[in-house]
Amino acid sequence: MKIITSGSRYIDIDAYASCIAYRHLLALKGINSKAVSTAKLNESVTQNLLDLDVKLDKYEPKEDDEFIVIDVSDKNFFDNIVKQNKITEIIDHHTGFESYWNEKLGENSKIEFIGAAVTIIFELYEKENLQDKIPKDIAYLMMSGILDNTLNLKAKITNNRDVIAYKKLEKISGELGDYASKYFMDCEQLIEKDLKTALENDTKIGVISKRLPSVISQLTIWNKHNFLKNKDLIFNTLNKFGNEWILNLICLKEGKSYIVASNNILLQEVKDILKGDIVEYYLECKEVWLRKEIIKVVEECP
Ligand SMILES: [Mn+2]
Repeated sequence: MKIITSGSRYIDIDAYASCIAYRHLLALKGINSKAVSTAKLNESVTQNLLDLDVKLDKYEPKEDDEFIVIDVSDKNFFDNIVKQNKITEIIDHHTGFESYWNEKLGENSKIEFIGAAVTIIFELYEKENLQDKIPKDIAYLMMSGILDNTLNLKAKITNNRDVIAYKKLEKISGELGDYASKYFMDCEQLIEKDLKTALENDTKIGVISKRLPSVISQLTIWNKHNFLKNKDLIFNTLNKFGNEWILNLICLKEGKSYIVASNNILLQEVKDILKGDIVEYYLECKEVWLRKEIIKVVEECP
């Protein structure tokens, strides 16, 4: 059985949508597969999306399972069910491991630095001319994945391919252009209900760069005011992950990132790279930064 899966600690709507959409594409091509995850779903997978008729599959390990891994290509972060020597395909949009997988899998390694992994999945539908066979529910999932990972198509990482895929999916879903605000308000409500859990579920742990702490948390919200009031809660929650951490709070209404760091030296170091102004205990950036963009810019710094 082909098992489509993603990361280990938590998965977001891009990964969730990609696994489900790819299962449907394979089914249209007559290939049986399961979309599976043992990770927690983070708050980008809203209740409205969980209530749709399309869902993940239950997993029972079988000897002949093969794995298709989406939205992650660093093997340290694969879902625990993945057997590395049984991976047949990787679809991702994070940098760092593309030459490794290209060498191993050839054309079955599809790693491209664009806004969302699910954009690559949409293009695979188009390649087979099967985009008109995308059900509405799956179109909603795919649109949400693009919106979340590109910050409403405004993040620097956004590629024209993401914009084109989103517009086409909008037509397929029949939405009349207000889907983004609907989706992001759903997300904010979920985060507000339990900020501590949201922080925990969106914290990535692992050494990525010598110049950044190994703990990097990120939350996407609509309005910053409710969150930056919670300094104690933020510090208490993130201190449990390690001595050094940063939190990237993305505020879509202001169109800016606010960075909180475990200490002032670290905050100053982040300021030297991302620029902006230190206000109270956080750095107010001039623009929106995604975690993966911060990592990229730090690595490119001399
Ligand atoms: Mn992604």
